[in-house]
Amino acid sequence: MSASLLSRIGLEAETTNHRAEEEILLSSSSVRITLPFSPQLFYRHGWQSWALAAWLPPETSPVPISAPEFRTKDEDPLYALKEKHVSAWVIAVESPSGEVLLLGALGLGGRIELQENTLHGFYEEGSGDWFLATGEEEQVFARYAEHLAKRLGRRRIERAPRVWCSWYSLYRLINEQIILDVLKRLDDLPFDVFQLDDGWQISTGDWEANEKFPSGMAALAEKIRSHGRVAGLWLSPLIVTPDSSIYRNHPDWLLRGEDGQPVFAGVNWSGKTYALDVTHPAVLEWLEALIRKVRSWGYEYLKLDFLYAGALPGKHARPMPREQAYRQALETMRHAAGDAYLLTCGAPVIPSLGLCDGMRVGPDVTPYWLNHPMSVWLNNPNAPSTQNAIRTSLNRLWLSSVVHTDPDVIYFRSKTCWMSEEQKTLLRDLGWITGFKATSDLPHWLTSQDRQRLRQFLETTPVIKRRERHVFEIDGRQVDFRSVMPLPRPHRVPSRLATLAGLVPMVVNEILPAWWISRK
Ligand code: 9PG
Repeated sequence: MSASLLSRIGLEAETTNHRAEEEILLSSSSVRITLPFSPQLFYRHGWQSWALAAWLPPETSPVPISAPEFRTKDEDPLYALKEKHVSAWVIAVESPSGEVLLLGALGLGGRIELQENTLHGFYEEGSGDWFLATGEEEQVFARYAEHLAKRLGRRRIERAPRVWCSWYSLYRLINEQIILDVLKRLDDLPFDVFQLDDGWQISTGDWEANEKFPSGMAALAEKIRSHGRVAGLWLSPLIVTPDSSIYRNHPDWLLRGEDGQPVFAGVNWSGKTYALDVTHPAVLEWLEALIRKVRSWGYEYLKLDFLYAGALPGKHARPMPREQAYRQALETMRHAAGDAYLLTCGAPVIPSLGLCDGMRVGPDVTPYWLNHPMSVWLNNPNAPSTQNAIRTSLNRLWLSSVVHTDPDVIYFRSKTCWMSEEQKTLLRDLGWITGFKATSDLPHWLTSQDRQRLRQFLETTPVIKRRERHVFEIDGRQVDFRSVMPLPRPHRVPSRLATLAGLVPMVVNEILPAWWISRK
C-alpha cells in the first residue's frame, strides 16, 4: 500500500494537538493544506439551510447570484461575491483513488477557500480547532459530525415527528376557518404535529394573531390538541419589517452596518426585512418573552425561520463574533422553549447544532421541479425548487446523527402539483431516507390513491442502504439521485427580467390555487 494520504499533504498550521494515521486535530487561526493532486470534485457546504451543499468540479466558477435582494437571503453576504469557492465550516476533496480528505472547523466562524490544489481554512475572528481526516467518505463525515456533537451537543429526540405544515398549499392565505377545516379532514392520517406557517401574525415583528384568526392563537392550539395533534407554529423572530412596532418604536434594536443604516436581511413574502441586533440585552429579553408567550398559548413545536439574520455582519451593541451572537440568541430561545421541539430554518448550520431538534437542510420545495428563471437565469441554486431542495438536502445527510435533517415537505397530491411521478417519487424517497416526514397537501387535493400513499409513507420505516454517494436502496429497490445533482450552466439574463419571469410559476402554480381554495 502507498503512504497514507495524510502523510503526503503539505500542512501549515499553528498547533497540532493529536495526530493519527488518518486524522489530525489542529488549533489554528489559519490552516493551509497543499494536496498532492488536483481534485476532480470538492464538497461545498453552504452557510445556512437554503445555501447550496454539493459535490462540484473545482472549475465550476462561483458565479454570484445576480439579484442582490436574493444574494443577502440565500448566501452569506460576506462571501457572496468572492471569486474563489468559499465553503462554510467544512470542505472535502476527492483524491484520484476515490479517497476523501475533509477539513472541518470545530468552532464557529470557520471558512475554507479552495484554490487549485490548496485548501485555506481560517476563522473569521481569532483562532479555533480543526478536524482533518482522510478515508472513506461516509466515515470521515461521520467522524466530523461526532466531533461537532461532542462540542455543540445533539438532538434530544430519537424519531422526528410527522408534520402537517400549512405553507406549501395555502402559503400566506391561511385563516381560522380553512385551518379548522383541514384539521378535521386530515381525520385519522397519522400526523403527530399540525403546524401553522407564515400568515397568522399581525406583522413580521408583531407576533400576535391577525384578524384572520379571530379566536386567537391559544384557542387554535387547544383545537389542534383536541384533534390529538401537537400544535406547531412558525415564527421568524430575528427579522422585522418596517411596518412592525419594533422597527418604529425601537430603532436601537436594529442591527446597523458601518453606514449606520439598518442591515437588510432580504425580501420575503412580507416585503423587505431587517435584522435585529441579537446582542442587545433588550432584544434578548424580548426573544425570551416571545418564545415563552407562544409556549403559553400551547404550541409545542416551533419552526424558527430566517435565522441567518442573527448572524449577519454589523455593529453589535455588545461586540462579539457574529456566529457567536447568533448562537447566544438561539440559546436564549432554546431555554425559553423548554421541552418544545425546535425546527430551525434558514439557519446558519453549525452554530445551530445542539440547540435545535430538527433543521431544514435545503431550500424550499415547490409543486414543480425547477423554477428556471429563479434558479438558472439568476444563477441561484438556493432558490425554492424541488430539484434544488433534493440536491442540497441529500448532500447534508451526514448531519443526521446530530440533528433531524428536514428535506422540506413531500407532495402526494395529484391536484395542483406539476411534477412527474418519477420526480414525486424521488422526493418521497428522500423523505424516507432522512426520516423527517412532512407534507402540506390539503386533504381535498388528495385522490384516494394519493391518500393511501401518504398513509403508507407516514406509517412505514423502510430499510435504507447507501450504495454510492447518491444511490440508495430502499427496501431492496434502487433509488438513484445522480440525475438531480448537476448544476445547470448559468445564463446571463438581466436580473429584473429573470425575477419577474420567476414570479410567474410561483403565482400561477402556488399562489392562485391557494387563493382559490381559501376564498371558498
Ligand atoms: C414562509 C416560508 C416557509 C418556508 C421557509 C421560508 O421570498 N423568498 O424568496 C422566500 C423564499 C423562501 C421562503 C420564504 C421567502 O421560505 O423556508 O418553509 O416557512 O419561509 O414565509
